[in-house]
Amino acid sequence: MDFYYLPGSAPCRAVQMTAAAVGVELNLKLTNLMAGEHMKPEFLKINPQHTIPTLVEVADGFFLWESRAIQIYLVERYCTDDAARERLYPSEPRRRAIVHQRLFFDVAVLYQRFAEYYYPQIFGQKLPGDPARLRSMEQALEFLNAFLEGERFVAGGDTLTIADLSILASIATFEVAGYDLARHANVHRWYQETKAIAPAAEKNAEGAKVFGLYFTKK
Ligand SMILES: N[C@@H](CCC(=O)N[C@@H](CS)C(=O)NCC(=O)O)C(=O)O
Repeated sequence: MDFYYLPGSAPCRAVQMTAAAVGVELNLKLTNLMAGEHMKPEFLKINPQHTIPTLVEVADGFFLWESRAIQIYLVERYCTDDAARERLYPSEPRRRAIVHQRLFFDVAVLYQRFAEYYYPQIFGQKLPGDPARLRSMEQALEFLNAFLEGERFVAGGDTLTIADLSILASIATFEVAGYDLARHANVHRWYQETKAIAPAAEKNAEGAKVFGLYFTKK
C-alpha cells in the first residue's frame, strides 16, 4: 500500500499510528508540499483535492484521502484480530458514534482552530498571533478537557480508540508549537499516558518535532 505523506503532518501521523495498531506496512512516499509535489498531474490524478495523507492500494488502484477515513478503512479492512478491532473502532452503534463524534471534533474544531491560530504565524506573511483565534483555540482545548473528565480515553472508558490516535497527532502539534498543555489538566494527563502507550507514538513525536521547526524558522 503506497502512502503519500510528510513526517511533520499531523493527519499523516494519525494514519501511521493506526497502521501500526493494525499491523499493516505502509510503503512511504515522501511528498514535498513545499516543492509542489502534490500539485503534479500524477498526484492530482490520484487525489484531485491534492492533500496528504493519501493512501493507494496499488494492486487495484483504490485511492483514499482524509486521514480519519483512512484510519477507519485500515481498521475495517486490515485488523484481523477481532478484539483489537473492537477496541480501536467499536461496532456497538453508540460507542462507534462517540468515536465518530471525537474524530469529527478533531478535524472540524480542534485541529482547525489550531491551524487558524498558528498557521498565519508560521506560513506566508508570518503575522502576529490573533487574540480572538487564541481564545477560540483554547475553547476547543477546554471542550476536549471536558470530554476527558473522569475518562481515561477521549471516547470514554478504558480503551484506546482511533479517536485517541487522531487527537494524539493533533495534541503533539500543540506541544511543539510551544502551547502549555498543563493549562488543561485532563488533556495533559491523557496526553502523558497516551503518548506512552500508543502504537508508533515515537513516529508521532519525531514527526511533530519536524513540524515544530516551522516555529523556529525566520
Ligand atoms: N482533513 C485532512 C487535512 C489534509 C491536509 O490539509 N493536509 C495538508 C498537509 S498537513 C495538505 O496536504 N496540504 C496541501 C494542500 O491542501 O494543498 C486530513 O485529515 O487528511
